[in-house]
Amino acid sequence: MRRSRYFLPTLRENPAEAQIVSHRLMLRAGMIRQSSAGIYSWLPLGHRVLRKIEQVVREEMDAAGCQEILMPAIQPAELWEESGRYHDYGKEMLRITDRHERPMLFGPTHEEVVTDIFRNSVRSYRDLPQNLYQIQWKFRDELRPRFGIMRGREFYMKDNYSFDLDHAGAVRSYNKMFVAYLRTFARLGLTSIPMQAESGAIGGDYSHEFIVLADTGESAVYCDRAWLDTDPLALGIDYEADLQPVVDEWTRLYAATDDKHDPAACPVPEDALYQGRGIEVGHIFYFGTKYSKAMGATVNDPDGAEVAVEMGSYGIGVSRLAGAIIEASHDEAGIIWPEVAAPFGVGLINLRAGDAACDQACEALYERLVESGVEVLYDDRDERAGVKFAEMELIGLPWQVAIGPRGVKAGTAELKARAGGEAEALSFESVAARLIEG
Ligand code: 5CA
Repeated sequence: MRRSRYFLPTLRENPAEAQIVSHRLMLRAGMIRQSSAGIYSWLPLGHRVLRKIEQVVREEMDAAGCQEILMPAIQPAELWEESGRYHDYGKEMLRITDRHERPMLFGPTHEEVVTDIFRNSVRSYRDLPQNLYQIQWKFRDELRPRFGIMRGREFYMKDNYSFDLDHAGAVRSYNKMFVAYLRTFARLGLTSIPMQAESGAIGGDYSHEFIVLADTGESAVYCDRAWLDTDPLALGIDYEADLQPVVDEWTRLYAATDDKHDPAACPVPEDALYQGRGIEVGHIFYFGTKYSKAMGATVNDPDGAEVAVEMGSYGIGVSRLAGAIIEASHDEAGIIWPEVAAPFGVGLINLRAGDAACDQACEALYERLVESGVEVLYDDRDERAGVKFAEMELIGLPWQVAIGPRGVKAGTAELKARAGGEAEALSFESVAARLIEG
């Protein structure tokens, strides 16, 4: 992509409305713009990041044996009357009336819709287990939307729903999701801590929140200090194996959210207890037959008896993750994207656009990289070098390549990693090879 053609409305000044660094940087880097309170547009740079994160989440859900679907955003109120949540859910639910005066709502979550799909389609235990997921915009009329996309009213969520014949099967499904979540966040470069949590409006009595520690996080959390030295989960996992030992290992050390933490019952002595803040990037729930009983989602078991299916639901805040990654990875100059979420892998800077030799060297490298599948943002504008470097630092692409008149004479380009280290002068050939091989 040529910067001269790219829609990238960056801001020099810090926007007054942004209280935390990720919100500030997302606005400054031209990733998002607010439309109304807690509702945002994702501009090209931000949209690329959202798609990258979404793809990692999708790959990990697929690897864990889940199947992607897409349910409607607008739901009939009737289903929520059946589950008993229509009145309980309160003002967070955006209620709509259609032209026939039928009460509808914009989905804050999809337990009811998926239970309805299930009960209309599945009759036998032979069709279990199932785990269906979608990636979709949700709406919750939050009382205090804040921190940009961190707590939005409209936000992008990945939500899974599992169906099992019995408790043992439901625990297996829960454990798969537990491990898939550790893997997903690790791939995104984040260390997440699974914490005992309250299940709130979703219900059930077994639940974990996946928390990324950050001083700007909205959740108050308590955990064993040993968590602070824990590395993300190593990636190799066999989903057909018994995952209980993995889950046990990752729940061995104490970790609980504010709602669940009871100082009187806390097993960790005070000097070993870390009290801090974190960002909730995922939340998983086992709620058994709460919805299946209320809505008549049953199957015939091997003895021919009709039993309500055991269910769980599992959410990841896909849009929130963009903010969480920035909170975890930035410096004074801007964002530092991990490769996996970066909007482009490489920023190519032409230090003297208009100079025939510079233009030619940049064009040749640009084309070579693009042909090899490298995603490049090529700053071909007639701007001062300082302006271009500052913008590249702000938008945080993992690699910067700068080509100027001196380099062209010497046959070299300057290669620098955004994450740190000195710029290296390398031949055009070596730069291309390094970036193409990754
Ligand atoms: N039905 C369940 C699981 S699918 C559910 O809705 N869980 S949730 O309420 O915990 O939401 C799942 C995830 O969505 C949260 O862990 C969080 O990362 C994200 N999320 C929730 N509310 C917001 C919000 N207002 N803005 C941005 N992300 C949010």
